[in-house]
Amino acid sequence: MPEKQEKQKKTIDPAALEMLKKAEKAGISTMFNRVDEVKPCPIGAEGSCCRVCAMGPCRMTGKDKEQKTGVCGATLDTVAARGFARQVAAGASAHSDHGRDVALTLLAAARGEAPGYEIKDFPKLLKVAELLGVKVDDRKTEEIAADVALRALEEFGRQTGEVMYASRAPKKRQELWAKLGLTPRGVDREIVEMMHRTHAGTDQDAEHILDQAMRTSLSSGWGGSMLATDLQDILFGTPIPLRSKANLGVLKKDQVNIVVHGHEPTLSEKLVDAAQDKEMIEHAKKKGAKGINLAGICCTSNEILMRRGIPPAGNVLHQELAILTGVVDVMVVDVQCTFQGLAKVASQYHTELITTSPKAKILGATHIEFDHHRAPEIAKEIVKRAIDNFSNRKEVHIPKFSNNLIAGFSHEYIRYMLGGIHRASFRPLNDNIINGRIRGLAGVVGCNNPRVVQDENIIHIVRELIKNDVLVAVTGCSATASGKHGLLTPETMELAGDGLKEVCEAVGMPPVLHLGSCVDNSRILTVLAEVVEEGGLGEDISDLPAVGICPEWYCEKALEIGVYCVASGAYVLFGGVSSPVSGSQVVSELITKGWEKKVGGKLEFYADPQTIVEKALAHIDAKRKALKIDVAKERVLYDMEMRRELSV
Ligand code: BF8
Repeated sequence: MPEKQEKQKKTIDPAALEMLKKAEKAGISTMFNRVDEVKPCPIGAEGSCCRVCAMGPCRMTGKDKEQKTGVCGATLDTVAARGFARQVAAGASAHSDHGRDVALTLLAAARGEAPGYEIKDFPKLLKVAELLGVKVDDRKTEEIAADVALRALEEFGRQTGEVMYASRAPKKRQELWAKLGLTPRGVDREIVEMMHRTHAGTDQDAEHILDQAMRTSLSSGWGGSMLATDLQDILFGTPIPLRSKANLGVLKKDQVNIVVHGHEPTLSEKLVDAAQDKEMIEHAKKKGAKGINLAGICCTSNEILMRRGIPPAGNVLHQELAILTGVVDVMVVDVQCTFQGLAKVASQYHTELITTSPKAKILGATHIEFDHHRAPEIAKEIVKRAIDNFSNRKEVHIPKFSNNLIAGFSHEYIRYMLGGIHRASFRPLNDNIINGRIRGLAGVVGCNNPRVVQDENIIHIVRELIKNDVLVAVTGCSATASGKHGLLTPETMELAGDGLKEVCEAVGMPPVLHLGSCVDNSRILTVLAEVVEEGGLGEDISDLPAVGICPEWYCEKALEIGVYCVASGAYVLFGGVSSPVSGSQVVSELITKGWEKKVGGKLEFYADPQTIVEKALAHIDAKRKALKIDVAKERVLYDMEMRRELSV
């Protein structure tokens, strides 16, 4: 590795740094060094390359690129919009296909065909049944669950009308979508139409293409993703706060280590059961281990952290580093963000890499296909393989870094936490935003990207926001980063501004709330809609002093989340690498000023995290001003107001 590259800062995570030194010494390639070897294509990076047909690929380059066209006559604006829209469709497909599989598992469980799965949250089942128009009466739990699953499956393929969950958005937002023709139908239909429209020679009006990108993203945000979250809560339980730890230090030298990685909790939930099975633990002890330790990477990790307290070993850039410890006996992957580079790293250690999804194989990995009809059996087989591999370890090194955390903040729990069991409500949150103790709300979500110093943007932004009295919700790899760096504890309130600290002390909550995996960004949509409904902060999500931030984005799912938040009325800021449409001035303006005028939200990209903080705070303050809550008021809470009105 050239000396210049060696000196580049790669991460702010001490555990990752330790592993990178080890990788360098051993000559093992990871994403952290491949990123220097593979330069990004500048034409593709700015959205100026069209490869939708074989007359090209056509590249619009040079000073006059805005005047150039492809062979078919497509302008740079069409090309950039088309490429971006396809990325949004791919992101929506990933989240929603995940949701569909959960619906199929719920159906199988309800019909008694999926041993090991049961309805863990009956009240949530009833709530979802009501939302989906499923009769409850005095029917059996399984009958209701089967109908909920079938109704959910219909939602994915809904051809006409609107996805039923769109009715969970504020009324004004629904009316705007209807007026603009953005109300989403089923996610399958929207994605197919997006792909059709972007086929060569179909939709060639950039703004029109981007409208469909918004509608496609909404079909996931208020459809496929939201269904994934709800159905997972029904099957595995709605999260409530619990303690855990994060970072590579959660791996154990004297225990069998199984690392789950990917996104779908259907198998990882059963792996938790299998790893806690007495028979399995006995077997591990016979093989010389003290027990079985399960840890996670990425969002399947967030899923079992939120519900079972299983510790995350790291976020997406930790996947190869975990294997480098030499103590991962099995790494089990399912779908999304599970990279092919794993196979090579695993081949240099004793780690067995196991792929499990019928949709995803990696050359060099063992494939044990997941089937929800026999999940506990498959989970035990995987755990047994890990145990049997324990004795094959060679040199081991676990960085001694992990931080305590609290996770498990579902939107249901936040309502309960704020209002208590009898008056669960967002009222106290709204009141504290109105009196200015909480300046605003921010969702900090999404990935790591090896082209950005790992976790640096995320941690800078989260710390600055809470310092400025902004209550932060985190999901995905940003949540794991926050956990690794110790920001998910109640003690973090010491870093918060006085107003936010006071609220956190009163409620007993951290100023940074872990809301779950990336499909669980739907929980953020639900919180925003319920805050609007609670009253006093305008009539739409676009009225709220709130922002969405993705500090280190890397993938299509992140773009899709960004777009559904914008189409729901939010100001969304992406950090790290540049805008995928920066080549086109017209498209750049369409997704910023154009979308702001149309839907009240906009999507912007800034490399510098401090710029993102300043833009976010300026937006929050502008919204406070528009709501006329920008001047300090007498501190009156809802109950005090009521008492005053009642003269008690
Ligand atoms: O879905 S945050 S790197 S793991 S895409 Fe992937 Fe990004 Fe992590 Fe979860 Ni989300």
